[in-house]
Amino acid sequence: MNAETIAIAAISGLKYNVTDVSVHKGSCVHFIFENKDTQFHDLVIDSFSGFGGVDLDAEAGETSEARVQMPNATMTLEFYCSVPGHRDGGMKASCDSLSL
Ligand SMILES: [Cu+2]
Repeated sequence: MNAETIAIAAISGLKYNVTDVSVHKGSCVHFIFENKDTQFHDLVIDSFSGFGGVDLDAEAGETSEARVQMPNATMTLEFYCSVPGHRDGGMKASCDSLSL
């Protein structure tokens, strides 16, 4: 199994510090979410059949992490902040699941 680490930070202005990340399909990804802003944010990827999803919460200045089994398919997922207004304000990015 392929193991990889993806580090994403929440920054001021309702943004993540990345707009697009790539992982290998079917890999176990270690997501590290650091909140560098001054308010609570999270990082969510919605679950679906065959994929458990991601939901990392981080208070201001804190870090949250999890290991996630990615779907074994080539696709583009979206991650976003579920605090009301944040996703619409731009707090979202794509996560591409790619072939090796
Ligand atoms: Cu947020």
